[in-house]
Amino acid sequence: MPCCPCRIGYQDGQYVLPPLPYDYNALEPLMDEATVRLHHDKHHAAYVAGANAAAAKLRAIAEGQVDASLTTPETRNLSFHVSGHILHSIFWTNMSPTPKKTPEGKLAEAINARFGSFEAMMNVFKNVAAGVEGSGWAILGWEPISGQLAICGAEKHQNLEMPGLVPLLVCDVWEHAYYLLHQNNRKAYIENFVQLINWADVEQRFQEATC
Ligand code: MN3
Repeated sequence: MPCCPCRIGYQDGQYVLPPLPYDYNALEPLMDEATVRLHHDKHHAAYVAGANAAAAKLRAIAEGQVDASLTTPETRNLSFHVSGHILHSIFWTNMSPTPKKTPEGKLAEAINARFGSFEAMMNVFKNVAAGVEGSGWAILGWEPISGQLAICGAEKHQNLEMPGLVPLLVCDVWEHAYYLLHQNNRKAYIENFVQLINWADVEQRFQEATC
């Protein structure tokens, strides 16, 4: 497997919306078509547009064409929208209609080394996802400083993360990810998401992060 992270989501100097790697209805009944369509085509697309707008504005500030007093809000906009774009791009590919159900190889070894077992790690991951206050994400990532896996719960897209943590598996717990099908039952959504996780994708991301 090549050691080169795919730069889906950025082309020719612009952030771009990657196409879904499956049909809108492919994750039914665990994840409904209407939610996937809105989530990808409207929400994710808005983060891409916001990232490009903020980047353009910061470039204009740097070139002296826009008042420097906008630096702080536009920096915040860039952080929010780029983080949203990156996390959604990972989220879609983490799922599959025909998922590999469990991790193997070096990823499985790293999970056992950090969490004791796959089941223990998944319990932590699901509890983190359920416990995010408001809108955010559960993130299983590779922590280069320790050479271990770690799990964090991010608020919005960009808060309470750990610098350097390379996201491998992410669960979106914004209400837009589940409210049409599950209303306020976030835990039911999380249980469905877990069934869609394609561990082959997480293994590939792990290999790219650790090579
Ligand atoms: Mn979302």
